[in-house]
Amino acid sequence: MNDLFSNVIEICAGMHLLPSYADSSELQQPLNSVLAISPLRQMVTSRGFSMSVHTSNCGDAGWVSDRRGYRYVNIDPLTGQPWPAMPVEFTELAQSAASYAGFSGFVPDACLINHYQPGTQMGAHQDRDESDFSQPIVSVSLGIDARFFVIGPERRGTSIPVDLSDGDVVVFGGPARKHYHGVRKLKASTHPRFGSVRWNLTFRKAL
Ligand code: MD3
Ligand code: FE
Repeated sequence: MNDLFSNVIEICAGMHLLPSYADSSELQQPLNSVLAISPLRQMVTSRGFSMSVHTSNCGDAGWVSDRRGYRYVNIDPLTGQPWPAMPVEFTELAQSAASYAGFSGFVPDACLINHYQPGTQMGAHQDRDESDFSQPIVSVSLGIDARFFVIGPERRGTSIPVDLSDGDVVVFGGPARKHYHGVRKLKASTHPRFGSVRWNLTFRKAL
């Protein structure tokens, strides 16, 4: 987090990019502590396909997918225990980024952790399993670069590419909150601390 930060790029209405807003070196240890409790796993879609992205969660609620569909749950189905608490470093980062983009009072109760290796991608989708769409989603990218894309309220159409690097934060609110979006197939590269991996943390008000 940077108190002198003043660089906000509005990619489209409601979508604010805060380049290098997060100091990823301060998030690495909290991330490892979370994953020691709720390890990464590959979820299965309702159609039975394994997702190439590995995921976990922290906070009061965690996003899960299985043959029954997508939803938020309080108990990690892998461990049978509650998800690990959201680290204060995570909560403070998400809150300050959200208020920077005009969403004061954002209190995330879920953080979805996505782990990408080279060759991994995420197809176009909407995030619509949360209860209150007036609340934004805050995305934090760590590790190697990825090309993110945002389309709009319909699945089809022209996409806007956005290259996301280590420390970049994006706040999606207002009209952008329900936009279709995804991540292009990750190119191989190496980050000095994270290795050949990209992490994405998405902070949500799920419940
Ligand atoms: C736009 N994750 O976890 S973050 C996801 O990089 C997801 O792991 C991607 O899409 C990733 O659902 C992209 C950016 C993002 C997250 C949520 C959004 C963009 C969004 C919700 C609405 C609109
Ligand atoms: Fe998404």
